Amino acid sequence: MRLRVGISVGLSLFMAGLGLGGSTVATASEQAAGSSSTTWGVPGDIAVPADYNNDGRADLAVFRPSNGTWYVLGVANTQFGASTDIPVPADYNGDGQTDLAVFRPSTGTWYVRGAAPIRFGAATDIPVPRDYNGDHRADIAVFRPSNGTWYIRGAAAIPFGASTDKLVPNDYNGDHRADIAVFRPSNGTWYARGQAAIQFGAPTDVPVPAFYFADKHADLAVFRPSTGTWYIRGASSFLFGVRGDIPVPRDYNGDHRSDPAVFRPSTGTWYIRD
Ligand SMILES: [Ca+2]
Ligand SMILES: [Ca+2]
Ligand SMILES: [Ca+2]
Ligand SMILES: [Ca+2]
Repeated sequence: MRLRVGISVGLSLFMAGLGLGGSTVATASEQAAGSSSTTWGVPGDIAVPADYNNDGRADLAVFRPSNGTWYVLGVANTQFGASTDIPVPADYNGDGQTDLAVFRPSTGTWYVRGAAPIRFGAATDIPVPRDYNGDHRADIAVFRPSNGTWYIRGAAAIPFGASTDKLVPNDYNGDHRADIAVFRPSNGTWYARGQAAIQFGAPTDVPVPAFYFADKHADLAVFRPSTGTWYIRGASSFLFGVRGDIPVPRDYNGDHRSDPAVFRPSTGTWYIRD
């Protein structure tokens, strides 16, 4: 099944298709950028793009709370989880393939497909699985807003951040280990543990750190819902998406760079910028 539809449609056409007003003018470079759209999902679905079939490309995927089913484009549907679960797909066993997984807040239990359930965390915790120790396996981890503490399974608890911070763990220094990090909306500042704080973004921005360039470290980036603008540190800003869209940057085409993308919950449509 082909993933890319209308790949060469210019951004101006794309923006027009979104029903944006005439005040939006795409620059020549924006028009040169291709984008594609694919409908995969329905309202109420949670976007969970990741590489589920180990081909090096992120797959369009949604978790449907109403029936606890995962729908991955090109892969068989799989029922795994319950309606109140939080999907936490990641590669927990280090085979390169993303594992279906959910965190059940009511019992603080992690269910990773093919593995025994693990109790770790409390009901109000926010799951933040990443590979924090660099062994190529995602580590079960939670952030507890009430005390601003990170709990990584098998490691000591680490106080870092405040309850109102947005969690942005990623590998910012290129050592192949995810760094504990937060984006503080009040001052638009990024704090990565052991690294200098960096102001980048505004209070209402959605942080979207990812590997946008062909280097080894995650880039600071934000999506501004009010204008549908992406700001990637060290690059020019560009328009892509509208208010209400969920930014889902991933490497969809397998070139080892994250591609800006949004999932539109109202229509279940994905827009990927190449
Ligand atoms: Ca894939
Ligand atoms: Ca690990
Ligand atoms: Ca790191
Ligand atoms: Ca890519």
